[in-house]
Amino acid sequence: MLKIWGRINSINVQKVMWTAAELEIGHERVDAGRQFGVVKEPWYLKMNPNGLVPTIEDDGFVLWESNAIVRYLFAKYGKPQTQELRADADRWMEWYSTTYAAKVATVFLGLIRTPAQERDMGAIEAARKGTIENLKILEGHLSGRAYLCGSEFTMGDIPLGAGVFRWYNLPIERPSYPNIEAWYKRLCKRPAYQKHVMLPLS
Ligand SMILES: N[C@@H](CCC(=O)N[C@@H](CS)C(=O)NCC(=O)O)C(=O)O
Repeated sequence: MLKIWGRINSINVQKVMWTAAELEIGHERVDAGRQFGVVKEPWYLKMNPNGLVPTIEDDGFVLWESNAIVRYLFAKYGKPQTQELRADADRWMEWYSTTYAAKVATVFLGLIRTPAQERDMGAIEAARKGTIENLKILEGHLSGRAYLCGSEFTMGDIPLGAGVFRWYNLPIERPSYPNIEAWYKRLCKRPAYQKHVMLPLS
């Protein structure tokens, strides 16, 4: 059975949990990271020398890096995908990692995990503005599309889907992006997203 190590308030763990639920993969999750420890124990470091979550073990196969895990699970347990559809989805997963994630993480970590007196409000504001610029690209792309790769939900929706939940639930000002909002509302109707992503920010 698929085993997943990671705490549920980690966005990278949420991607994996959401994937497992969408694909209806039987699994067991073990709390690890932050207050749960585990990740610096020698047996865990043997699986994942980064000492980070998530890590999975699937029939003896160990894997870390959340996007790699999502790709692996979709390839193994999902519907067959054309090369083009997989590349399209991959592109949005990369865009999440290289363009979107760090800025939203700056806002999230600053406002949710940093005490008020220690916040770097300049960095938070620059990251908020940078995200608004980045999201213009997503807003344009989603015009005429229900999901990132067209009419159907794919793995390409997973990282950014988890990322926009944070964006829409942070205590910040946001401009209206109707196409992103419509896509986000579509995700909010998915039981797997409700269960694993729509959690209080902590
Ligand atoms: N690129 C890695 C990043 C993993 C990562 O940074 N995980 C964070 C949680 S989101 C972590 O393990 N933090 C330390 C901890 O929870 O103890 C991935 O996508 O899996």
